[in-house]
Amino acid sequence: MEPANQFLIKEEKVYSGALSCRGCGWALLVRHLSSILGDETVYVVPASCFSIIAGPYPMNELRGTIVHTVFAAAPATATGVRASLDRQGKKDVTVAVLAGDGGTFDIGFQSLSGAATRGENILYICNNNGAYMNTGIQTSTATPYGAITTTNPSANYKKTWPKDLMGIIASHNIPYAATASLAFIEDFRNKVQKAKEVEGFRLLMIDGPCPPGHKSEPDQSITIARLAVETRLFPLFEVEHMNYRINYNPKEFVPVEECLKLQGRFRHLFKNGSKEILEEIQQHTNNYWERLRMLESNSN
Ligand SMILES: Cc1ncc(C[n+]2csc(CCOP(=O)(O)OP(=O)(O)O)c2C)c(N)n1
Ligand code: SF4
Ligand SMILES: [Mg+2]
Repeated sequence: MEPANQFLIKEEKVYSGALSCRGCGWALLVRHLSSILGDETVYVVPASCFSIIAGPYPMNELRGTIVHTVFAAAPATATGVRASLDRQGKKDVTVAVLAGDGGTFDIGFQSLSGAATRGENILYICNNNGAYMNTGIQTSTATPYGAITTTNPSANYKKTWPKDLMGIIASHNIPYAATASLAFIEDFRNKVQKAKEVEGFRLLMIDGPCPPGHKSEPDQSITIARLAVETRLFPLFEVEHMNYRINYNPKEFVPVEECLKLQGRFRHLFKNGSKEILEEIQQHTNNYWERLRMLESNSN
């Protein structure tokens, strides 16, 4: 068996002084990501919190090359970077998009679908923190049902279900797509390694802790991320050419409340008279899990 510390970052590729909030998922994500992808990587970054965290040139946060691009066009920009590297014979250099959920589910959606359909040789990473955090916590189509944002305040909490981006991207028949969590770092690192090695369009969806947006304590980020997986609110699975595989089966039933109650954006759901909404969220979560199991059992 390999030593337990095999998943520690052996060589730091992120410089000190990052501009993220305490407990931010982006920060931990890029530390692990860059330690696997290596210095040669070209990161393509559409508008998001990471545009700020990455730092202004020449004070880049990451070792590697960072290309900032417009919100709607990261996969198109990455397509151009890939073509240019290929023309120079640099086929081994990874081109990785680092995008938020707003840039993925909404504003960059057409560009994402286009690049996936063309089978571009790109690794697309979505840090899904469930809202437009960088501009002040506006609702995206990834925002969970029941959450409060600045565009869905108080009684107008979000009353639609998040888009099934994984289902949509899987239907493009791409070679590799997976969900991953910073609370399951072994699984996360294995998936990044696998996604690095596969050729063609690959997508990783990471559950992104965000204390200001989720109204949570910074030291609870990993606990909340772990509970999101244990409650099945954020299941861990992979899809290869439309074949599904669940990577983690929670050993016991943990109700969704356990994860939601640590986040102030759901505080109103714990007041008298809101039990029905929690039950709806539980039912939707159960249904999604059953659907995943069915897709897995119908896979090769
Ligand atoms: C076309 C366009 N519209 C709006 C903006 C303003 N803007 C910059 S970052 C951002 C939020 C990004 O949200 P998301 O993609 O979820 O990333 P996060 O900030 O949550 O990391 C917005 C709305 C922009 N830069 N370009
Ligand atoms: S607002 Fe959220 S996503 Fe943005 S830097 Fe702060 S913790 Fe990270
Ligand atoms: Mg976001």
